[in-house]
Amino acid sequence: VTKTVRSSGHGTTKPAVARGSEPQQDRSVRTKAQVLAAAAELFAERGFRGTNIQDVADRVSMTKGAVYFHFPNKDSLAVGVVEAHYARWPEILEHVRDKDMSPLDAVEKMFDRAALAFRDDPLIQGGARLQIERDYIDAALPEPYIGWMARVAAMLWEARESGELREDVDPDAAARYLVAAFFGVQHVSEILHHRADLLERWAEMRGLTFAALRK
Ligand code: LUB
Repeated sequence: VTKTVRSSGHGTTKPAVARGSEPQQDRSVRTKAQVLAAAAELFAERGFRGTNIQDVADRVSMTKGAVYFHFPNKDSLAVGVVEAHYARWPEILEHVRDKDMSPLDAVEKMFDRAALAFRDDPLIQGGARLQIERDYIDAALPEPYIGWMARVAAMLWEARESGELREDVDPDAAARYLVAAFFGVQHVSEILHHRADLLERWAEMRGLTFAALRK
């Protein structure tokens, strides 16, 4: 299957009459964000195949046509949610590291925040589920996990330099392992308990893993 990125359809067509006093462009941006938020919830709850455009329209009390104005099909809506997922991480991880925090402590805190986001944030949940279901989506999605791995690896190299990491630990291998294990932990928690136990399961993983990483 050849995957192509499709246009998300925003731009040129404008409603003839602007309602109210809000500038039409602002309203359009806000509407698109509402559609993405509703779609993220539905994709998180029901998956790609269990969701249709009508469900999304119903959830935001719009017509199907209003949704199609922003996203011409379900595949482009999925791409929109996955892109919004990746745009959300920098907001979640903002100011994660105080000035005097060590690199290894900062890595722990990044995943602490990720665990909260997986438990509470539909954009994170929906994007993660769509990435698992990427073979059903007829569009190119961003390559998953590599951004996280690179970010964690950079911090682990720093931890190695500052003597915080055990000397026999390869920072790149540890970063790959941390991201893969964390993703597995949140997935199992989702399947078994709708992520209600995610913070406890993450705390267990954190205890075991960081005991093995720290000098
Ligand atoms: C992150 C997801 C979900 C990894 O980086 C990514 O691609 C991610 C996509 O499935 O969370 C978080 C460790």
